Amino acid sequence: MVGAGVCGLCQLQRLLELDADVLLVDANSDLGGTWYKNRYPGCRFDSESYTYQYSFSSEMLQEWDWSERFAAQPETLAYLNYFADKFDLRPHIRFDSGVTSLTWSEDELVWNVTLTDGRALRARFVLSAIGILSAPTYPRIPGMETFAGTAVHTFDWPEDLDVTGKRVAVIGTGASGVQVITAIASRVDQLYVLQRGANWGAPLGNGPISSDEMADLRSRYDEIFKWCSETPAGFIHRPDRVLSTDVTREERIAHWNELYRGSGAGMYMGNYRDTMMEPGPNAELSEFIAERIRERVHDPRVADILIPKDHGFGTKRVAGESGYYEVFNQDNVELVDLKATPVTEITPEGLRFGGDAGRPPIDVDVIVYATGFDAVTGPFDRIDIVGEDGLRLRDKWSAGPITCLGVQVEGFPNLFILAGPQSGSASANFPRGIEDVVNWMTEFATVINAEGIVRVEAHADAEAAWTAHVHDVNSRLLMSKTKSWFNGHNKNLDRDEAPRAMVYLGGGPKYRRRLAEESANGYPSFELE
Ligand code: N01
Repeated sequence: MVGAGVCGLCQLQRLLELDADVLLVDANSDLGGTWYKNRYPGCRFDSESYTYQYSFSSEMLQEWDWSERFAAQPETLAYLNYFADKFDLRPHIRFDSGVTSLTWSEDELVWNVTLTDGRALRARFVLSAIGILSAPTYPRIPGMETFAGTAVHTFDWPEDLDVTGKRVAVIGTGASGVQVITAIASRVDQLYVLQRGANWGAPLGNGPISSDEMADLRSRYDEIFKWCSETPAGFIHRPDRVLSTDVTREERIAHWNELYRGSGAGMYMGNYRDTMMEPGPNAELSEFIAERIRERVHDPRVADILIPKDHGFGTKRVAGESGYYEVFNQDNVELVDLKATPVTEITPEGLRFGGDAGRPPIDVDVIVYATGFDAVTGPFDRIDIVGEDGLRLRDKWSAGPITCLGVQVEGFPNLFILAGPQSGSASANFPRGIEDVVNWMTEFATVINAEGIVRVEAHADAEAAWTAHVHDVNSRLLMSKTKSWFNGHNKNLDRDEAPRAMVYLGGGPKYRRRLAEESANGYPSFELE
């Protein structure tokens, strides 16, 4: 197995329960994956903490306390360590062991695995849990390498970097940028927020969880997980059955005001169903949110720059924020609109700008790249994965991923993808999504073991059908019309602008049913030998 994050740890525990001969390798020096890497100030999730945990062990659920509704990175990392220690997983993990290549041998029916330190392993089956947001991307700005201060990507924030009293530029205003900007604004000397595309944000509604509240949550875990399993994205929020057009404008506004007081992802996952599917209702909701931004940001010119004009609310990942817009009322914070004044050069001192509006240079001590990821397929492209007849996975996916149920690829026998393109796990509240795949994989592993199966390969027609289905389902949502990592857009990469079906947006219940159908019918999408 590859990857000791939320997904890989869970699968490791389940396979060890089966007494499987399994080794987990990870490129990092310790476990946690995303939660090990992302240590930037303000990093936390936007799923309610009590839904962002493994559900299968009632003992663990009774033992663990969450301190906040949306826990911060150190607490989540501590949770994963607690899980690993409880099930004694560490002896089965090799750290500092990144996989550089995977080469299939049809003669021996094994994968030859090479690691960053040159060591080689052989495995009959390889299970990948390498993450979907684990290959960071940087802008390509002339002179970047000459910068004399500290330059960091949010994904690689060093533990000893303290920005207190420093002059800092943050490039990027996605979910990571919004969090880091809000967290550091009050303690830096000067903060420059460099925004290219404006991104929608809505209040997260974070707060402490009291011991009484925790006791209540504990008593309701069965109900909570059942509810999450019935929502499309595995969150506690689910789209309202009511359409926005079924109620009066006054009722809509009252409802939205209620959600805006801090419902986390409820604003886009628990809203009237048509607001995420129909342009008209979505435009009305977007204008409601824009009005809130205008209320919160004192300078109307700054507010206007912060309001997205190229996409509607919720049609790409909304940033859950806690005071983000108020940051722009501080004297030490300046919003730089890169659409009007793009960065032309990075010098040893800082950033230089072009554009008609002109802009004086900015000298800084720290540049933070909150510029996102080569999402979903990037982590796979970094490994030289060579299947049958010398076929490379990155070549097969050069125009976008093609998968069978998001778990396998024809031409790559015995390689299972637990969290990757076109899987239900990739777009869900992650622990909820991955548990579906891990449960299915564990059951399949039992069958493979019991029946002495040595080779499993997806059928080409099943793969084509699933990929077509993913494109079709996704195309019904407004999300498919907006350029974001969900459909493969990243201007920092040299690739065509054609949309790619990176995630499956059909929802957890449908995905789970499709996987269950597969196992109930004896795995007809796969050739078993
Ligand atoms: O990355 P992003 P992210 N010059 O791709 C800008 C998860 N996550 O790390 O929109 C200038 O969303 C880019 O601008 P534009 C979550 O799934 C979850 O923030 O391309 N700017 C954009 O503003 C999320 O969706 C949580 O014009 C450049 C930003 O950088 C995913 O991670 C918290 C640029 C990138 O935004 C990724 O989020 C954090 C350039 N050359 C992350 N290149 C929670 O659970 C890029 N940008 C709360």
